[in-house]
Amino acid sequence: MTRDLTLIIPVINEGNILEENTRKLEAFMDSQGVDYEIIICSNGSTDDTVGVGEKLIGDRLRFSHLKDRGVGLAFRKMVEEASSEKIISVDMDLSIDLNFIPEAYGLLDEYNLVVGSKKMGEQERSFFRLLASNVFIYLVRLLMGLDYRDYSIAAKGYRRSDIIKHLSLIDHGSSYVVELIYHVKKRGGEIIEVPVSCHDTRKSKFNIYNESIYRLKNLLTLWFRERLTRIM
Ligand SMILES: Nc1nc2c(ncn2[C@@H]2O[C@H](COP(=O)(O)OP(=O)(O)O)[C@@H](O)[C@H]2O)c(=O)[nH]1
Ligand SMILES: [Mg+2]
Repeated sequence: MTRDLTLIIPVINEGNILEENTRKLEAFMDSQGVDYEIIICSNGSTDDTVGVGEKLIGDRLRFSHLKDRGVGLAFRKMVEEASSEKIISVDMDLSIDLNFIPEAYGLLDEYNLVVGSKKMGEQERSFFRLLASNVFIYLVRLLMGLDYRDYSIAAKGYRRSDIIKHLSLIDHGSSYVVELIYHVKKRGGEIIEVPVSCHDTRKSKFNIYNESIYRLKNLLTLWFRERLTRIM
């Protein structure tokens, strides 16, 4: 069955909030009058996420799990499985304002990609997380010429037909956000950035140090590859 909107949520060790936040999200979506589905994909969870998630499976909700860790792998699987052209990514902690969902859903009629930007709205993030993301945003502008202000995985809206052809290039991690934005823009796609308020006070599931090194490495690879293709 095809739906009008697919919400995708990667999860790791979210057993304690999985059911409550999924119900919250479903209640919100039921009030929006949009024909939606939710796809949740866990990989590498070592708590009761899989058991809790499998019990949530229903008419509008799919849950799956992969053996290997990494949000990129979960993202690929969820996009492949999505039955809708419009796909919006959400984090399981629901730290972003849910009104982003109907807003992005409307904008995807006109735009190829919607960047929900936490920097432009309210945020409660630690000093180190802000510093790491600001340095990264600066480097993306410098190297790739993109001037968006949020490359985190949450609060992004995609059109499936635009990104499906790039899925094979996505690796295990979270760099796919920058890479997809870059490829969509390069092909002349229209991208809009909108502010999203964010209340995120819990500890990140990502290791800031490893994540920063990984993202920098991927950014430099993308930059290098693009320069090479221009020269050749
Ligand atoms: N499937 C999957 N999800 C992950 C992984 N790492 C983080 N996540 C999920 O990604 C989302 C964002 O994580 P979170 O810690 O809130 O990110 P932050 O607040 O931006 O630092 C949450 O739903 C996590 O459960 C992973 O390796 N695999
Ligand atoms: Mg979070």
